[in-house]
Amino acid sequence: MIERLWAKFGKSSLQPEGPDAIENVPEHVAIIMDGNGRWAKTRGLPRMAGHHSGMKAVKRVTMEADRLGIKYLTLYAFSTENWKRPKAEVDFLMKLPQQFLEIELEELIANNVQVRMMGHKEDLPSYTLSAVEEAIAKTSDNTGLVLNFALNYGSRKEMLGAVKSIAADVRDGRLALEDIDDTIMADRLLTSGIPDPDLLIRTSGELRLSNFMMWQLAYSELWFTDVYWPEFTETHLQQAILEYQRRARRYGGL
Ligand code: V07
Repeated sequence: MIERLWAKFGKSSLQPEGPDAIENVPEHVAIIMDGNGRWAKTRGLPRMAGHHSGMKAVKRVTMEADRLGIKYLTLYAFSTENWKRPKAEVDFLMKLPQQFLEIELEELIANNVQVRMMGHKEDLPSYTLSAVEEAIAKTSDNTGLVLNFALNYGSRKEMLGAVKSIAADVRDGRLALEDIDDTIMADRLLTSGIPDPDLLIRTSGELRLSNFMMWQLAYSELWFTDVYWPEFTETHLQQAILEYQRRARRYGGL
């Protein structure tokens, strides 16, 4: 592992940071991939070109996360609010999972990556859902990086689902009111079994959570960049992680 990180980060760039730079790799990184439309606009391209280019960034960042030893990478691909966009854009976006997987699934499998999805499956077109479910099934025995796509995901909807399920258990006598705690709640969220993100990255200069993992991000480090998602590279992920590690060292000193 250490050799792998030396090789990828480059010894010289790591050494000044000390051993912390190779220990203390965040286990779970979550990303709000913002700025695809704005990236396209600055180039006089249609928004769709930005989304397409954003897909390339997904590939780059997934491979880099794997190499760095990150265990879980959660990417906000489509929110419950995104249905309000123009129909042509929604239709285009709903074709991206299938397109992405047609191109990348083979290499993800070769790299032992597990594909997962977090979100509300009901409203997804059948071609979107079946492409994703096929990828999940084909990678379910893999033991490497968990690549978790938030697709038709919304944190309030997720928490309401958890609350309703807890309330039904209390009503039907399966659970006592006094026994409701953090663990009971966390177990009923879509991230059940996955540790909370250590680090949240949001691109494109917006400084909001936008209904993303509001329970799970309670103690996470937040890292923002003005870079548009299609321009996000391996180097930006490294920067975010080095900053995460710098913060961890500072708290360690207290
Ligand atoms: C989408 C590209 C990345 C920037 C953000 C918006 C556009 C990859 C996927 C995907 C989802 C599920 C899956 C495999 C790939 C995706 C949507 C949008 C809706 F199993 N990128 N990407 N899905 N964009």
